Amino acid sequence: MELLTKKLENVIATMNQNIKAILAEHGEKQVSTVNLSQVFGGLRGSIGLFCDTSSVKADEGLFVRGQAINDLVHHLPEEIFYLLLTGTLPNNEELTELRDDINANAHLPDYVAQTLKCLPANSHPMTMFNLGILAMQNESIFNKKYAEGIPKTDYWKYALQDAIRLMAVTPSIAAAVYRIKFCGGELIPYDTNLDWGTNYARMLGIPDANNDFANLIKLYLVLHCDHEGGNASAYTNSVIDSTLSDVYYSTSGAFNALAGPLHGLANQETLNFILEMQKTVGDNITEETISKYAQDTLAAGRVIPGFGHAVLRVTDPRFNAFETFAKEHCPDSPMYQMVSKLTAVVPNILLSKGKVTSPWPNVDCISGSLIYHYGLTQTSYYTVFFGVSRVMGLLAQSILNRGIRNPITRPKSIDFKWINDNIVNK
Ligand code: HAX
Repeated sequence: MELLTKKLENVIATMNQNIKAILAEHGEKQVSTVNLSQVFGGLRGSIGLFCDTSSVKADEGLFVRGQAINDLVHHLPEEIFYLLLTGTLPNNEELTELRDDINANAHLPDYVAQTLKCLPANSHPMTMFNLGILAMQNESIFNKKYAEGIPKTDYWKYALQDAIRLMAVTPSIAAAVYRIKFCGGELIPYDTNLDWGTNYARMLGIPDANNDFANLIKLYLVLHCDHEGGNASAYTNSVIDSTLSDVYYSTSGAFNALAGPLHGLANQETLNFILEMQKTVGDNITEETISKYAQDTLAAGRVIPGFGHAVLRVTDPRFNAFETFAKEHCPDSPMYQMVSKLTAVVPNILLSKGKVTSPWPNVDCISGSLIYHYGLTQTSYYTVFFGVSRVMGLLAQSILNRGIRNPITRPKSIDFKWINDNIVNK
């Protein structure tokens, strides 16, 4: 990873110079205020974090290093990883080096497969995935070097070696989870002649004569690569990073947040919602029957998965990218047809309730239905796809945070006494 390390040396030096200069002149300037509603409202809208890998605009969606995500869908996922890390897409030489590094690091250790095989059969795939990553923590080069004593300015270089190993091996861990939980445990090895995303598709063992499934997975990996620094898993990642825990700890911890139903589990939930609806409504799937099912769901106090977003205020452009794929490759898929019908009626229903800030479909509304269409029907596995993609953004954020030596995170909390003394009774 010689070229990458050299490039990052410049990127990180420039970041540090910029931060130093900005803080020297503007360090005391205010970026945000926080009111009590925000304290009790998940800190929505308050600014308190720095993340340069990507940004999410409420009305335009995700931008990776300034480029709209839908303009990047024809690139390989590993090119996107490079972009997240360095701010530019790799040239041929840089891509070749990255692919060589990935190939050299993609092998799954036998002890990880054995660990996964020991788990109870009813373990959730996300539990298996996170444990597989955590089991590899003993390999951390950063951790070993830290114990030996290294200068702070070199932390990121050893973290980078861990990041490349973890990025490379993640599809192998994820595919092992699938093969062990659902396919009797026979693993398919990584093929160094294929790219990273195609490898993931192949190691799952889904029949794919014309490459459509592999292309869908590559699109999926690009679309989910990153989403700023404040979403629940990225924030978890950066809090763990800030303690100087290595990337095995921080990535595995971040994925415990991703496993929640309001975050990464939503793709599983959306598909289960569709399958349940099919069971309840039967073959009579019309906008009226869907509408009634959605109303009943809300009346039962449940959310309609796949709709709404904490930041976006439009249909997620990543939803649109998947829809374009569906229209091109599987327009008649019953699952895709169902998603189309849902998106025609649910936003108005949510709007009519008057409290949903953004009723539009998010990316999880459609991703699972396409994977289901191609024959991977075990919905409890779907969040693992999200994890394999998001590992790119998390690792890029971790390396840059090490490079700028982010201090340990420690915001202040307040109690009722503070609120009474400083606000209520003031
Ligand atoms: N169905 C029903 N009610 C919804 C809703 C939905 N899809 N989306 C929001 N609401 C409700 C909220 O539950 C909240 O109700 P209460 O005041 O009773 O608590 C109210 O509308 C206001 O919420 P909001 O401001 O619109 O949304 P939040 O920022 O609080 O939450 C969520 C954003 C994504 C968590 C929310 O829209 C939701 O629960 N959606 C369904 C689950 C989902 O699709 N999650 C995946 C999101 C994408 C993602 O991050 N993936 O990782």
